[in-house]
Amino acid sequence: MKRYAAFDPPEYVAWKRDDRDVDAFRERPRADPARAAIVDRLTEEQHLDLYRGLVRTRLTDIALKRWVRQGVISKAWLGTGEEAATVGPVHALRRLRTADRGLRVTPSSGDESHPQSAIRNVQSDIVAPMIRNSGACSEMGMPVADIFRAYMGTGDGPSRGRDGHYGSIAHGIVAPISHVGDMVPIVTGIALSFAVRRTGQVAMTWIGDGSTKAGVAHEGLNFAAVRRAPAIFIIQNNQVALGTRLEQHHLPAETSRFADWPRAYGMWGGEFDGNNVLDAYALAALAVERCRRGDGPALLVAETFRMGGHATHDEAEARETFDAELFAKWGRRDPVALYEEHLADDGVSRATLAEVEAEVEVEVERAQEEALVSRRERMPEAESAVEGVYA
Ligand SMILES: Cc1ncc(C[n+]2csc(CCOP(=O)(O)OP(=O)(O)O)c2C)c(N)n1
Ligand SMILES: [Mg+2]
Repeated sequence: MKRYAAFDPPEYVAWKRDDRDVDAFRERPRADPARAAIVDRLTEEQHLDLYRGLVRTRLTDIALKRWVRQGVISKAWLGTGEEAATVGPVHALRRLRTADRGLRVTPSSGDESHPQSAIRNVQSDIVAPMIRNSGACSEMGMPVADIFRAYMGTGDGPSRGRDGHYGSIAHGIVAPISHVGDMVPIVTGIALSFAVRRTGQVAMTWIGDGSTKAGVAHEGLNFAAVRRAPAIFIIQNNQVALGTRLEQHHLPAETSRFADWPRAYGMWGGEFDGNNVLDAYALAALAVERCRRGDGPALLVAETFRMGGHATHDEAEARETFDAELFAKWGRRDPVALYEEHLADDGVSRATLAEVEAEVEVEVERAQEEALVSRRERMPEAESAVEGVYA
């Protein structure tokens, strides 16, 4: 894909294919026959849709970063380098019909704004992304323009200008809670309601390596395990929590990291390569099958790396937190580039890949234009601050 010298991490701007990395990418899901079988069943259309999702997520980040530089917004929380850990698993879920994805759903009002009653009406699976998983929103079908509207606090944005955390129950997305770890028991509760009502739906969330240290995450995981809730938890180990490196908050960091956590909770699970969208998709698809069969929750562990700062304000600090060699190592494993090379090796023409990228560029540019119109014309009225609140 195109590189953006002013916005991409330098390792991506200078990205060059290394055959060993692309071969390893192909081999990773093949090491497990169950994952290989899932990958083999993917159609070319599904492959291109996964690629589209990765590019959409990356270009949304690039657009946000550009706006930060231009002073349109003050900062942005990005998932650059971690896109595959979000896009792969979401594509294994039941989502809105393709034709309905990207359509706006008017921000809810009145009774519908009660989250419980709204979730009961959702037909798709449910995701609860954290800040690093913003791509889950667009992949579930929320318009990219709504992500931008949320950043600008427009009155027609997902929270009607009240909160920078965004989701859309109509698209099956529960907005993040600021307190990390708190989504875990919420997702467990939603999944439990699916089990009680026998809907066959699945609920999925991501837990950062740092967030695994919140007590509430432990309570939620344990409760899901003992109640066999159809929930999928993905520990997204990007090796850092704000400015704290993994080995400063997690033991034994070098030997097992999180690999033994599923067994510790009595849950089915496994590790996947967080920079390999096919490995991510395949392991999540196996977890989804189990959940739908009533075989209980899954705890998946993704190893990946945060290629920027916690947000756009501390990118320089992030570069001081880790050796340049670590950035270089993970930079060679750009999840978008590796998948692009893999698809090209598999016979997808470069022209087709470029076409997908061009379509997404137009989608994201239009989304930016729409959101800027909202900012000009539809900022919230001050009086609306007292609507829909308890007191
Ligand atoms: C309970 C709680 N403690 C502290 C914070 C401040 N905080 C926000 S994000 C973050 C780091 C989270 O790290 P991790 O879970 O690894 O996710 P990542 O940012 O790496 O994706 C912290 C400490 C918070 N939001 N909630
Ligand atoms: Mg982290």
